[in-house]
Amino acid sequence: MTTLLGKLRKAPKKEFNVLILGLNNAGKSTLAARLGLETDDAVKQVTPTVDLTERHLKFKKMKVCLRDLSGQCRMRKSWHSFYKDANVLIFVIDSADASRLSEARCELCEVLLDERLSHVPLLLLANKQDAFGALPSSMIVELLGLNRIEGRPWKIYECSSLAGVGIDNTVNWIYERLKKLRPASVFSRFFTPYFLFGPTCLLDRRPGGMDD
Ligand SMILES: Nc1nc2c(ncn2[C@@H]2O[C@H](COP(=O)(O)OP(=O)(O)OP(=O)(O)O)[C@@H](O)[C@H]2O)c(=O)[nH]1
Ligand SMILES: [Mg+2]
Repeated sequence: MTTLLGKLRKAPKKEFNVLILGLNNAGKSTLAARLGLETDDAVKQVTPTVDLTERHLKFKKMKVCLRDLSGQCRMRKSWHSFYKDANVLIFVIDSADASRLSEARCELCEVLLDERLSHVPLLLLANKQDAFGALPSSMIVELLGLNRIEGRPWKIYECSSLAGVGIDNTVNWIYERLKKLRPASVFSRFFTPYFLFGPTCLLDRRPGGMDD
């Protein structure tokens, strides 16, 4: 007979969803291929996404589903179907294509206005830093009005998904955000100060919200 403890130990680990959005050609699939530790050749051969591509990965023992959606105009209308399950959001920007920054800004605004994503941590990636004329992240913050984002943790990193530069930051950021969403283990759930000392113990106050 399986014991309760045995059942709890065998409970499948939760899989977290990482949603990757951005205009077409921003470099989302190249990033997803990098995060999936694909070979340099495979990363260079990425083609425009049709609908979406899902990759099931493990980030430092955490199960993660990367959802890389197509950024083509007509596909952006169906991005919202993936909002409900998203645990973190990555928005990729082509830093070398200043002519499309206002389009990126409009799409990002639409995304951030959606209630279902209102508390989802946001990572902006100023991608293609290796390309000629790439704008630094400080300028992208300015041009996209990112300092006006309120009510959610957000961060911007510069990267080159093609060259594999700045990807470690992205992995660490995803990991740190998801770590906070991990359900408490059976032992930590029971052996809290609340359990040991009762409901009035100050030590049982858990920090609220996420920092940046
Ligand atoms: N120079 C440079 N090119 C990049 C970088 N990341 C992606 N690219 C190139 O940009 C083009 C588009 O990359 P994708 O990853 O397919 O872009 P996407 O955002 O997935 O595009 P859709 O699937 O159409 O939405 C490809 O030719 C990539 O090789 C980068 O960091 N630097
Ligand atoms: Mg793609």
